[in-house]
Amino acid sequence: DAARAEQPEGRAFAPVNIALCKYWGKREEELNLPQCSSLSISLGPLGTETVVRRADAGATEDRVELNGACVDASTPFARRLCAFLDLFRPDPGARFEVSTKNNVPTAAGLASSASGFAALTLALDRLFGWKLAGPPLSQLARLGSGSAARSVYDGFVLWHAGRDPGGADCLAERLPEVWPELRVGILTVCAEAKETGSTGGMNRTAATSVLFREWAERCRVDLQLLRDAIRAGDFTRFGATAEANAMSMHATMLDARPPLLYWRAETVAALHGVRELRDAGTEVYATIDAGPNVKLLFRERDEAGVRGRFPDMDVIAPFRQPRNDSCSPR
Ligand code: 2P0
Repeated sequence: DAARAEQPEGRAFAPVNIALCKYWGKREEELNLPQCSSLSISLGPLGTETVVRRADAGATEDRVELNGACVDASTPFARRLCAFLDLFRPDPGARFEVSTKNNVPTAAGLASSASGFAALTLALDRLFGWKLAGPPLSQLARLGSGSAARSVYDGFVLWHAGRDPGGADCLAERLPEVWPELRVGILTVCAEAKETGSTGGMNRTAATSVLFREWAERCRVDLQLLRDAIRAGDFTRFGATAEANAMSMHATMLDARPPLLYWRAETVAALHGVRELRDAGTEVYATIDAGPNVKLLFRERDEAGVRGRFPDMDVIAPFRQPRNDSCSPR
């Protein structure tokens, strides 16, 4: 019907997200089904805007643009994107034109695959007029990159691992809680590309780390603590649990063979800085992903205190500045 008609183009924005209870380990690789459920916060205005349209009938390749420049089809970026588009071609010969822009400062070390595949999924939804709800959109975005399942929403997001071998119950939902005073500080300690990507890193950890055997139980407990803390507005429990969960994930990485060490000296210095601030009465917590950069969790009232120690941090107010004009699913 008309409501579902294909449009000339689909355009959408999706935010980057930071996990508070981390996704590290898959139960199935093709569908990016995680071993454990995870919980994240979307970072408001930072993210990806993508426009997708159908290429002219004669086109033999997809056309991919990143930040205004054409991307060669042989690059890993274009290949991964085109493999995802393969899932959505109305006929095998159909080709797309995709233009994608990240407004994440390129040096910030934030994962752009999450916001990238979420924005592309939302843009395809608009192009084809599907008008899908958030959970099925999260399932489609997950096929591009696991953490993209969480980037189809703003705010606190829970991604359910599910049990179904086909991923029918592996979807993300937005949690209703809103914390306007929450701040996320981004400390870019090193802008170099990481040596081992997330997919390879988590597979190596799952295959070789003995500590990883306890990781699922750790996440089960931490996820419940975080959900309780968010519901209760208990920032201390929230921050302490998020920080501890990140440390546990890095313990499994270090226990992989060969070991995965994502930290630099500056990473460790920042962790000590966070502890010293806390000891001095400024409540701030840290989390770290598969890279050297540190993200800080604190409240509006402590921003000046945290900045005194980390003058170069970028600060996001996830519930104050969401750019949700096109990030629509509820
Ligand atoms: C997370 N990370 O929960 C964790 C913490 C990295 C460390 O989600 O293989 O890029 O595409 O599903 O989504 C990064 O993993 O991996 C990630 P794939 P993805 O944020």
